[in-house]
Amino acid sequence: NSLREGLLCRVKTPSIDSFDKVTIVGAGMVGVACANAILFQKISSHVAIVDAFPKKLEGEGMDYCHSSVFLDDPYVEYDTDFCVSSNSKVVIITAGARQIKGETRLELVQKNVNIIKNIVPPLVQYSPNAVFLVVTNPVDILSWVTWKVSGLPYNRIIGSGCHLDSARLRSLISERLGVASKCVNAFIIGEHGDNQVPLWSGVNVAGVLFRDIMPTIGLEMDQEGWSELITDNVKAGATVRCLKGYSNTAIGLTAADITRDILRNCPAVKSVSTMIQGHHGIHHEMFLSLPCTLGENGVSQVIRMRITEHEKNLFQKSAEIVYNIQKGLKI
Ligand code: 6V0
Repeated sequence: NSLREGLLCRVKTPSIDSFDKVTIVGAGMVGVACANAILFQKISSHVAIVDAFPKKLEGEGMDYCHSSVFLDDPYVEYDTDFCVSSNSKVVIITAGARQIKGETRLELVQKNVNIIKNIVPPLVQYSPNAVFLVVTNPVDILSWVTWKVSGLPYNRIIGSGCHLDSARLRSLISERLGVASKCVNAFIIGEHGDNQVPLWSGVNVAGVLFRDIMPTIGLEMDQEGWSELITDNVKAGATVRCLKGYSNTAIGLTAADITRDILRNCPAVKSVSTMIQGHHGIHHEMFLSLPCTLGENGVSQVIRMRITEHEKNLFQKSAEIVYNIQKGLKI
């Protein structure tokens, strides 16, 4: 008799089916930050990780195994083969090159388009009902590429988009005002990155619009320099990368936050990258961020934002810049 048989009287084979399986593709700095944010907050009990490098996966897998006592024994699988991702509810894509110094998110595009083209078909084959959350940059274009390559309805493709930029702005405003960042209501729309569009017209604390107190806030003639926060916000990712070599903690938490809404079917409102055709005068098929409600089907509703003419012009400019790159891509 084995120790196991001596100790345990089997009644039924334990089920390994899970209702909350999340696959993370790419076990780099961002992929691991996503896995940590999801596992540490117990958003999912079953995480699969895929990467091209088996040693890296094995190391991460062992590290999670050593963490299981503290995490309520999640099921963490890893493989270089996409079969490990089968039957996921959410697939998070972080695979790809990151920007090097001086490179813009948009300049990364061709390298990462090729990666997306290779990885999305097998992921869809193994998890035909999943919601796909794209994090790899340039996230807006790659969300559109993922949609095109996947053949899925567009609601099931979400780019992490400006949820991170909005969070960064909320924290910068919070520092200036001494009000907790989660109590600062502020949305950024458009491109994640250089051409992000802050909606100053709607920024408020407790429903009190900043524009009602200071009509020029965020505009050129704003005397308190609030628009400088946007300059800082645009540079935020590059600044973090310059200081520590990569940026991962905030984007990991951003992806985990979106994943939580999908798994719990919670219609929270987040500024994520979605199909924007027909919104604010955009005629092209393309993805950019707008505040949306999320849930088990991905994006379920796009908020009809009441934005100013100036904000609409900036949104359209953001779209034009992204579309000019997107239209030249061969997918
Ligand atoms: P990293 O640390 O180099 O990790 C990338 C990982 O992807 C590596 O482990 C690779 O082995 C893996 N990989 C590459 N190709 C494949 C493939 N075909 N199949 C499986 N795995 C593959 O980069 P890091 O994790 O720092 O960044 C990943 C991506 O996230 C980059 O494109 C960043 O620009 C992007 N970020 C996006 C952010 C956002 O707000 N959307 C924020 C930060 C970074």
